[in-house]
Amino acid sequence: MLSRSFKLSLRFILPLAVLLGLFAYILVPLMDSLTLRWSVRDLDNRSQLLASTLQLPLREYVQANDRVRIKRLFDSAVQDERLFALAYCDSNEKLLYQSASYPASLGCWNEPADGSKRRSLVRLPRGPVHVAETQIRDDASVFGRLILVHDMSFIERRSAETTKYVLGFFALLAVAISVLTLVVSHLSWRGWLAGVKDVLRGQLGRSARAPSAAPSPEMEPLIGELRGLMEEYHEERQRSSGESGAADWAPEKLKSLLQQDLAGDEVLVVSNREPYIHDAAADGTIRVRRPASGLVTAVEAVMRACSGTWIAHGAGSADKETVDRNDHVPVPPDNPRYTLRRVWLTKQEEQGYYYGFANEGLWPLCHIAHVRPVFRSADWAEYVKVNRRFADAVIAEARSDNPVVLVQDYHFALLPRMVREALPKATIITFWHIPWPNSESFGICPWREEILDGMLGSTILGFHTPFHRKNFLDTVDRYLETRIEQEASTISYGGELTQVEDYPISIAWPDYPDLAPVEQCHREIRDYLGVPRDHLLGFGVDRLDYTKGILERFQAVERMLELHPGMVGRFSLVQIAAPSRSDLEEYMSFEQRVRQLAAAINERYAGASAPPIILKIEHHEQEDLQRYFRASEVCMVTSLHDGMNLVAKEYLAARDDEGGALVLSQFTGAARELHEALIINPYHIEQGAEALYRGLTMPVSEQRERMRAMRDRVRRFNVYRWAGHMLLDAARLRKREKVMQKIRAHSRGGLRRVG
Ligand code: ADQ
Repeated sequence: MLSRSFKLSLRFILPLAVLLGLFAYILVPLMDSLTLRWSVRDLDNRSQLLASTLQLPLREYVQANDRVRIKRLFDSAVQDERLFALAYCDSNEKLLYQSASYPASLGCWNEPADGSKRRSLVRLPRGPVHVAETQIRDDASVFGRLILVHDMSFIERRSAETTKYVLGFFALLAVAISVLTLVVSHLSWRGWLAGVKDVLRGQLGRSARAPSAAPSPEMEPLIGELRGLMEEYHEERQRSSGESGAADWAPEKLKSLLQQDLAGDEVLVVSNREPYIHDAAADGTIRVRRPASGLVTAVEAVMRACSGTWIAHGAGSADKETVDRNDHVPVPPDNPRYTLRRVWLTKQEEQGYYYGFANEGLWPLCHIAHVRPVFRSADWAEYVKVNRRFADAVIAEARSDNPVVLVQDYHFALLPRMVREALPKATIITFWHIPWPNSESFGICPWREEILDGMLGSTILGFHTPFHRKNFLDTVDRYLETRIEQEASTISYGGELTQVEDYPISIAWPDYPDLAPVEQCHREIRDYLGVPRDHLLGFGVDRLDYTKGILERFQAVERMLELHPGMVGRFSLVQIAAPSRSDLEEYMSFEQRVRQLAAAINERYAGASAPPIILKIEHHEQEDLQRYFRASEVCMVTSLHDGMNLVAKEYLAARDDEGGALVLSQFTGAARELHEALIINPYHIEQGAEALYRGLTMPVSEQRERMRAMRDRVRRFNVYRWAGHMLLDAARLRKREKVMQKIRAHSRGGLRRVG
C-alpha cells in the first residue's frame, strides 16, 4: 500500500521538483544582477567619499610636484582592502602618478563629453574592477583627474554564495513539501481505502455491518456516489446472474419469492395457448396434452406456486367437455394447483383475431422477414372483440381489485388498457415474445396508435432484448404524446407510468435422469434413419414458419456439399418441422417450398449413400427431440428474425456430454447471450455453409470449451429467473404504490384537519 501511495505521490512530487528547479533557474541571475547593482552603488559612494578625502592633499602635492608625498598618499590609500589602485592624470590626459598596483591597460580613464564623473565595471585579466574618476580642481580651473580602481572579485564571491543559498533553499523546500505530501497522501489513501472498503462490504455483501468509521466530510460525496454506483451494479449483477448462483433460480426459489414478495396477491395469466389441451382420441377417450412450449413451462411454475387462474383459448377438441359451468378446469389434472379458465372463440373470431390480425398482420410486421403484413379492417374488428372478451374474463375472474395480471404476447396488445380501465390498481405485466421492429416499420400498421395505447395500459412491459425495448421506446416516442425517461426506461402516458424492461426468456434446466446416454442416442437415431453409424448429422427443429430460415438452412447444406465434396454421402441434415398456422396461405405455400427445395437437393445428390436432407414435417414429443439433439454433431438455428429462440437453448441443455456445436443466427435474441456459438448471418449462404462444416469438423476440446461456457449460462439464466425478475419488479412497484397510497391518504387527512 505504501508503494502505491508513494507512486501516487510521485505524480505530484516530480512536477513540483521541476517547477522549483525552474524558479531557481530564473531567480539566481535575477539575484546576481540585483547584488551587482547594490554593490556598484555602494562602490560609487565609497569612491566619491575617498575622492573628496584625497582631493585636498593631492591638489597641494600635485601643485608642489611632490612625488614622494603623492606616492605615500597613494600607498596609504590602497591600504583599504577594497581600493585596489589609484592614479592621477593631468588635464592633458597624461598619467603622472599611479600606485604600484594600477593596471597599465587602464591608462587615463577618459573623461566623458559632459564632464560628469565616470564610473564603470571593467574586466581585467585578474578579475572585474570598478573604475571611478573625480576631477581635481581649484576654484578657477580643473587641473587633473583622480582615478580610483576598486576590486570587484568580492562580488563574484558573493554571487556564488547567493546562488548556493538560493539553490539550497529550493532543495530544502522541495524535500519538505515532498515529505509532507507523502505523509498526507499516505494517511488520506488509508482513510479513502477504508471508506471504500466499507461501502463495498456493505453494498456487495449486503451486510448489516456498521461501517468501521464515519466517512470524513470531504469523502461523503464520493462515498455517496460510490454507493449509488454499487447499488446499480448490484441490481445489474442480480439481474444478469441470478445473484446467489443461478442454480438457485429453481421452481422452489420462484415459489418462495412469490410467497415472500407477493404474499396473498392474486395472480392471473392470459395467453392464447392453454397449458393443458383436452383432445378426443379416435376411440372416443379424452386425452390431455401439454404443449411443448417454453412459455407454458415458465408460467406454469408461477401458477403452481401461487394457485391463481390462467385464462386461455380453449382450442382442444374435448376442451368443452372437461370444464365446469364457469368454464373452469382444475389443473394439473393429476394434482390440481390452479384453475384454467377457457375462453371460447367462434371460427370467425379465431380467423380474424388469431390467423388474420395477429399472424398475418402483427407477426410479419414485427419480424421483418420479407413477408408483407396483411391488415384487414375485418380482422382488426375481431382482434378488438377478442381482446375485449379476454379482458372481460380477467375482470370476471379477479377476486381482488389489485391482482397481478401476466399478459402473454402479441395476441393481446389491447387487453392491458381494457383491464386497466376496469381495475386501475391492477399490476399488469405484458411480455412481448416476438421482436419489436424499428419505428418506421411499425408505422405501416394502420392501427399503430391503438396498439401502442393498449400496451401502455401495462405497468411493466417486457421484451427479450435491449434492442427490442429501445425500438419500442422509439416507436412510442414517434407516434404518441408521451414523456419518456430513457435512463429509467419509463413511459409516462395519460398520467400512468409504464416500466419498459428486457427480460430474456429461457428454458427450465432439464433434469433427465432416465435419458439414454449420448452414444446410445447416436446409435439408435442412425439405425432409425437407416444411415451408417459413422454418418454425420445436423439437426434443425422448428415450427414450420418462414421466419425460422429453413430454406436458407437447406441452401447452406447444399453449398457446404459443393464446397466440401468429401461430405457428400457422409452428412445429412435432419429437419423436424411442426406444422403451424397451416390454415394460412403464406404457411401453406411455405411448406410447399420447403418440401420442394429438400426434394431438389436430395435429387441432385441422388447417387449418394444418404440424402442430404431428411425432412419430417410433424410434431414430436420432447423426449424424441432430446434424442435427436444428443445424436447430432451440429444443431442449426438459422432464423431470419427471432425474439429469442428456445431451440438453441434446448440443444445446449440436452448435451450433458459437452459435445456438439451450435450454428446460430445473429438475428435471434439468443445470439446476444450465446457468444460461443458459431454465429452466422443466415442470408449469407456461404457463411452458413462454412459454419456448418466448421461445426462438423470441430475438435472435441473446442466443442467442450464452447459448450461448457454456453451450458453454464443457460443453466443459470433459466426460465425461473425470467419469471422471477418480472415478478420481483412487479412486487417492487406494488410496494412503492402502497407507500404512495399511504402518503396520499396521510396528506389528505392532514389537509382535512387544516381545513
Ligand atoms: P416460437 O416461435 O415458437 O416462440 P421457439 O422459441 O424456438 O420459437 O420455441 C419453439 C418451441 O417449440 C421449442 O420449445 C421447441 O422445442 C418446440 N418445437 C419446435 N418444433 C417442434 C416440433 N416439431 N415438435 C415439438 N416441439 C417443437 C416464440 C418466439 C420466440 C421465443 C418464444 C418464447 O417466436 O422467439 O423464443 O416465443 O418467448
